[in-house]
Amino acid sequence: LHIENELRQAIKSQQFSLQYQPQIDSRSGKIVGYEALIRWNHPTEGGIPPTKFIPIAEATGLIVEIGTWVLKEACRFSSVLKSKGYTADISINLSARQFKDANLIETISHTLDEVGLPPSMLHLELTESMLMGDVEAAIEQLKEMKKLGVSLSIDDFGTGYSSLSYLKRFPVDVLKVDRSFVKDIPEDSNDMEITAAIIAMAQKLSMKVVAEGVETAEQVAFLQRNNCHIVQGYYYSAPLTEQQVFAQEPSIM
Ligand code: G
Ligand code: G
Ligand code: MN
Ligand code: NA
Repeated sequence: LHIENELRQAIKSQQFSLQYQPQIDSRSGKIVGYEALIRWNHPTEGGIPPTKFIPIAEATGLIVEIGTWVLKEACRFSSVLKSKGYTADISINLSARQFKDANLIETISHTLDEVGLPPSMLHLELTESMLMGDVEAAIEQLKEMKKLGVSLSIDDFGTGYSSLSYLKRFPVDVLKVDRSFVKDIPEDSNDMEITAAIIAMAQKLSMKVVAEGVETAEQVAFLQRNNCHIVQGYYYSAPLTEQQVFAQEPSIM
């Protein structure tokens, strides 16, 4: 299987789809957002996980075209939800290549206009490593993104190598606590200390916090006690197809 050729074909013949994982406010139990996660259904190989094809899409530059499709498709989903009277933000994952792309601002702005989605409902997830190469250039790009009115998140927070002294200079709205810190709560006391410290630091920097990979009621309780109220993980829901999301409404929204 020559993945690069197959990826080109996948773009042409619409083999990609998105799933949406709910983000819940644990106090109300209400869905406040969804993270869009790409899926590749290959005609003969079946499902190919993003961990396998995103790095190749990134290396070949195909990620720019795929990422533009993800952005548009996720915004369309979000505007359909909105037209049905539900307010839920939409988060999408950006890759390093997209973040550096000279057309990124234009692509986001064009997509928001085309779909008619309020910019504040769109959250763009970036990783620490994407920001730490050329920090000054990254800050400029983040500022341009903020001018569009979108919200910015740092994904997988705590696993990269971002410097805390830079963190306060990044115009970022949300920290997503990586699943690796959450998964062994409450057995691992170090992970509990680290998670509590990340939450406290985010609040001091006026950032919101989302905990990822939440799988148990004990983890929800710990996060609530430590003032992290937005949670995402299998405890509430796996990523869902658009059909599944609409089948669940309106009871959970
Ligand atoms: O959904 P899943 O756990 O299989 O995702 C695995 C990885 O793929 C995660 O790191 C996630 O951020 C990444 N990923 C999922 N969808 C997208 C996407 O649309 N664009 C990019 N760049 N990465 C994605
Ligand atoms: O890197 P990023 O945070 O974007 O990746 C999110 C990935 O984590 C998705 O692929 C999603 O399928 C996966 N995921 C979401 N919730 C859980 C969870 O509760 N447990 C585990 N093991 N994985 C999860
Ligand atoms: Mn993510
Ligand atoms: Na993450």
